[in-house]
Amino acid sequence: MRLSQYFLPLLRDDPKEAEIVSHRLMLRAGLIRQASAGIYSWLPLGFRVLQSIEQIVREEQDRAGALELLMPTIQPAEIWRESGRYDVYGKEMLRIEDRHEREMLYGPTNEELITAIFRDAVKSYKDLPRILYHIQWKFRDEIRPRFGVMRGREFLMKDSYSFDLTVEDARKSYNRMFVAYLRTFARMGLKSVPMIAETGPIGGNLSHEFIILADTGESEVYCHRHLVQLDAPGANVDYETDLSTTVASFTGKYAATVEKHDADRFVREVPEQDRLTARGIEVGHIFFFGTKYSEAMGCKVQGPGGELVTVQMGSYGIGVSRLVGAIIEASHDDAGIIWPQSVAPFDVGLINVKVGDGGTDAACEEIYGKLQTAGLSVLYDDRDDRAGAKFAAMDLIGLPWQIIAGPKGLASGEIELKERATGARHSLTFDSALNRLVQSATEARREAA
Ligand code: 5CA
Repeated sequence: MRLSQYFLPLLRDDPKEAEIVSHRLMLRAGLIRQASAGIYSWLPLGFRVLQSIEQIVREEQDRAGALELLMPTIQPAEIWRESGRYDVYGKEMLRIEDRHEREMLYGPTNEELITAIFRDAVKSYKDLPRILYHIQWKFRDEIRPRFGVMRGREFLMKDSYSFDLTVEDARKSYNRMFVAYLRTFARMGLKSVPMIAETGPIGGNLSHEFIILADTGESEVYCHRHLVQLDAPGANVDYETDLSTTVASFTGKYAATVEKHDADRFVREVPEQDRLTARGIEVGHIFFFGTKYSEAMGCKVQGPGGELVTVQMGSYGIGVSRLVGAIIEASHDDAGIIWPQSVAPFDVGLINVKVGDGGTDAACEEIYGKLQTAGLSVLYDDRDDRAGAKFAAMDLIGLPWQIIAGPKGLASGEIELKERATGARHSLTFDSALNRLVQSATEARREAA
């Protein structure tokens, strides 16, 4: 993509309304614009990141055996009356009346709709277990939307729902999602810590929040330091096997959000030097709530002996749009964003230091072509602007690699390769730079496989 033809409205100064670094950088780097409080438009660069995150989430859900579908954003009030949540949900639910005076709502979550779909379609235990998911916009009329996409009113969520015959089977589905979540966040360069959490309006009595530690996190969290050092399960994890030991290695030590924190237990169970009190960002939340919705909505199947069994359910959410902010909170410096390769909007930025100089222009065109032929996505800064301004812009938007090409280096057949994360710069021939980039992209892909 040529920057001269792109849509990338950068802001020179920090926007006043942005309190935390990810919000500031998302506005400054031209990723989002606010439409109204807690509601954002995703500009081209931000949309590419959102789509990469969505794709990682999707791949890990599919790998864990979940099936993707798509439910609408607008739901009928009726099904929420069946579950009993229409009145309890309160002002956070955006209620709408259509032209026939039918009560509708913009979905804050989808337990009711998926239960209705499942109930109407599945009659036998032979069609269990199933995990269904979708990636869809949600609306919650939060009292205090803030921190940009971190606490929005409209936000993109991946929500999965599991259906099982027994509590024991449901626990297996829960474990699948648990492991898939660890892998999902690790692929985005994030270290997530699962913590015992409050179930709130979703319900049930078993739930874990997946927390990214960050100073700007909204909630206080407490855990054993060792949990932060654990590596996520590898790509070879077999979802058909019993995952309870893997899950136990992440749940065996103390970890709780502030609502579930037990100060006495924390002191009793965790040696002082291992007690970690920090702030965290909740990027995922999983729930087992048994028959809360299936009972109320009559979601039953015929069991092996012919008897009617009420289905056991769980739900599993990931804040897809929140993750864009969370990744920036975890990975930035004074100059701007530092994207992990897996979610970067482009693999490499190419800076032409002297636009209008025939030799430099020609060399950059050739480099631009070759990078793309090698399968890399490139943002080519071909604008006629000061070199300093171009360097600052490229650092701000945070692509993992930069190739800087100017007449001086090119005269001796060299360009400069800069790694955004370390700031390390190397003068080398374009061919060696290309090798490095291809190698780095291949490694990133291998991690994903
Ligand atoms: N139905 C369940 C699981 S599918 C559910 O709604 N869970 S939730 O309320 O915990 O939301 C799931 C995830 O969505 C959260 O972990 C969080 O990452 C994200 N999320 C929740 N509210 C917001 C919000 N206001 N803005 C951005 N992301 C949000």
